[in-house]
Amino acid sequence: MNDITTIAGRLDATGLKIAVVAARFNDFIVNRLVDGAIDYLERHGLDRANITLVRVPGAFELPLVCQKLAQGGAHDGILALGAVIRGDTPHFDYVCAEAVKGLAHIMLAHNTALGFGVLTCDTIEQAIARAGSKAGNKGAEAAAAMLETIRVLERL
Ligand code: INI
Repeated sequence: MNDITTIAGRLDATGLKIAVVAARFNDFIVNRLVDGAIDYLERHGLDRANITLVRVPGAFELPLVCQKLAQGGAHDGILALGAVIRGDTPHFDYVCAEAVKGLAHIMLAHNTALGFGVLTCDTIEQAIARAGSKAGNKGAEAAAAMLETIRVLERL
């Protein structure tokens, strides 16, 4: 691979300003994602003083608030965290669809690295497994993806 120009992002959060937007709905899960994300970012050099945590009611509200933050341009990256858990009605499908569609649109419309840390689970057990237990912590994983994207964008 020596002859190939490779552009990759360093996992170094030193000097960055990050907004974490977290849903209150299912907060016993989402708080674990927030903890995992902040722990990851701090361990990769981010100063706690450079983290802004914004709370929103549910995953459906994540896109609007992330959009406002992206428009403001004060942050190098935005991390959206939430947990949508299937219930007895199709509500789950609508909330998930709008969250992912809205967040993907913001990332492209504003050229902003946006970590997608929204769990979409059929059961509470699946959510628990992904919020700091046997399936890892998806908040930390989303933080890692956001960080890598910030750094790769800087090099393009
Ligand atoms: N919001 C979530 O973040 N997770 C869910 O599981 C969820 N369910 O299942 O209803 C949920 N609904 C609330 C939604 O995000 C909005 O806050 C609400 O509809 C008001 O706009």
